[in-house]
Amino acid sequence: MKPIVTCLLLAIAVAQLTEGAMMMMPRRPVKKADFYYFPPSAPCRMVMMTAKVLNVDMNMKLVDLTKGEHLTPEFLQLNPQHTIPVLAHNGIVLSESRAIAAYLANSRQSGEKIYPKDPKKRAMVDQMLYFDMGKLYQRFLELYPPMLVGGAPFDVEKGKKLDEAVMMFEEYLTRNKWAAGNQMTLADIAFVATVSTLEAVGYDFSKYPKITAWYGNSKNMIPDYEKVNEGAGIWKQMMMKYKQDHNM
Ligand SMILES: N[C@@H](CCC(=O)N[C@@H](CS)C(=O)NCC(=O)O)C(=O)O
Repeated sequence: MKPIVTCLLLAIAVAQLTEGAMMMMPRRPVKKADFYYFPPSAPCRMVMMTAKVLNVDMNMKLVDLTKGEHLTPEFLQLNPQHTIPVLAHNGIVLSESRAIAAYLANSRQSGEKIYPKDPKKRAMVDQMLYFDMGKLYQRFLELYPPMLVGGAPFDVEKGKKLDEAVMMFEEYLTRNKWAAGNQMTLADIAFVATVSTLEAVGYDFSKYPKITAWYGNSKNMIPDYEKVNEGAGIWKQMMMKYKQDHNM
């Protein structure tokens, strides 16, 4: 028998043996990650929407910020920054929503669709994730939580800064259908968390046709969108209370 044929037969035999052995071995259950969250939190919802898109199941562990559950010694051991979301999985403990979402995407083959491995495509996604964290969501944070949590008046200057960031996002969406190119990525999911929070506090997007169209498309791409993002509604309730308290 020719050596090449012998090699081929050997390879087939080894493959069959390995397959047989694998079938006899009990499958190790895939360990679910523990996910520490609080429903109104946009960063938490961003990870939860990513998990839905990737079909990842997590052990959901509620951390009620209003009860100070993020300040307990146990939680501070997990995250010295005392912020949610936190993900604990197979010996790794992660905070920072965008890093957690990237970890989930990187850990699965299907993740490449929303977090491409191609350096240029990934760089575009990262750029938009940083724009969301550093500008759009940041400007929401500077304006609304001081009002809704601290009772501060509407700050016109901060309002203008937020409008400016929203206009920038509108401009990006005139260049591409999705935030970072021609397909939905992690960046879009991050923006959905931010935009849905802005919508909940009554931000008027009617002047922004690209954002409005993109928002509808994005929601359609996220399984169980209404359920997984329902925590945004708490911002709406807070805004209603603020208006009542301030006779608006
Ligand atoms: N950049 C972080 C922000 C996390 C964050 O600030 N979470 C808030 C809730 S939305 C929090 O846990 N605040 C409690 C605290 O800072 O003590 C991320 O994206 O995960």
